[in-house]
Amino acid sequence: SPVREQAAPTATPALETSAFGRDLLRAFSVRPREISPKYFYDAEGSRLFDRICDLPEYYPTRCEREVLGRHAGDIAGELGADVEIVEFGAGSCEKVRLLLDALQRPRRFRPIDISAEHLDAAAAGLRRDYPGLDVQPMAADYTRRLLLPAPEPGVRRVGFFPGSTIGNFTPREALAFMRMAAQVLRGGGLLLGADLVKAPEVLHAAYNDSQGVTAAFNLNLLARANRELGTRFDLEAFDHAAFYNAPLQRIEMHLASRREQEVTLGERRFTLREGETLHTENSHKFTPERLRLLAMRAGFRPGPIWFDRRRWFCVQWMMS
Ligand code: AVI
Repeated sequence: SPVREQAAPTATPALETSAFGRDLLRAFSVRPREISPKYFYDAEGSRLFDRICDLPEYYPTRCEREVLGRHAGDIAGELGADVEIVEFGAGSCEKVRLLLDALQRPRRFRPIDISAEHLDAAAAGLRRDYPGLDVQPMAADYTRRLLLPAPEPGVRRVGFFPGSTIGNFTPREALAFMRMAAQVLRGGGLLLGADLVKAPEVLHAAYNDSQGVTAAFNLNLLARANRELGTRFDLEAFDHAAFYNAPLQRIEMHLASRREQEVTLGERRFTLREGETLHTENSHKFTPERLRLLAMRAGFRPGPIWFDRRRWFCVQWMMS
């Protein structure tokens, strides 16, 4: 029957027609094998990431909230009144509430996220809780060039990029994003959250939690491929591997083959040796100096930087 034919193991057209499929094929064809971490975030991956943010070992979310809460007055003073906030990768729009609560007369909020569903629900919640705020969600890939209508006279556009998502870019991608942001935010500025270099044990624990949520998040990349692309990855045949690469100041996440195995992707077959990995994510850690340098190279003028009590995380203000 036609239904049977669709379910046949070689019927995996999405491998060639979707960006995820093409990038997965490419990832297995090159050495080292690597794929962009953006593919973690389907509905299940976003749910797992929300759980990560609540884990005892995963300190960045709590630390950033502490910074935004402790320094709310100073931050609001730098940003000024009558601002339009553009959030890059807004997700559930929870952190911006700390900012909105501190600001004087925030005029407009433009959350930008790749996932439209997530955005619309979050926007409805914000409209309910901030009746005077003009909420204009935009479903878009914020790493691409953004075209936004100019804010009205007297309104200053301010970017918000929390969570140290900047650390998931390669240094080259980070600079390209920051240059694009500097243009979009001309006349205003950017509030950037970044995770800081710290004791390797603390970093290691944050990406190797005892409940295995980060492992499930990492493995979800293969589970997602099975769901969306019709691949047949055996999830039991891969281990979550996360470690701190000190010379490059980054956490690396990999999926390591537990044994020699053959992976079939559509018509193609790849052999993985025991221990061979697919590199799924980098999470760069920063020093305040490196952040300033990045800001300046992108065309921003760095302003104040705020920290949590332990100095594990920072929020840097920069003007454009
Ligand atoms: C979204 N991003 C900043 C997280 C991070 O820490 O790099 C993603 C993450 N990966 C594993 N745990 C959390």
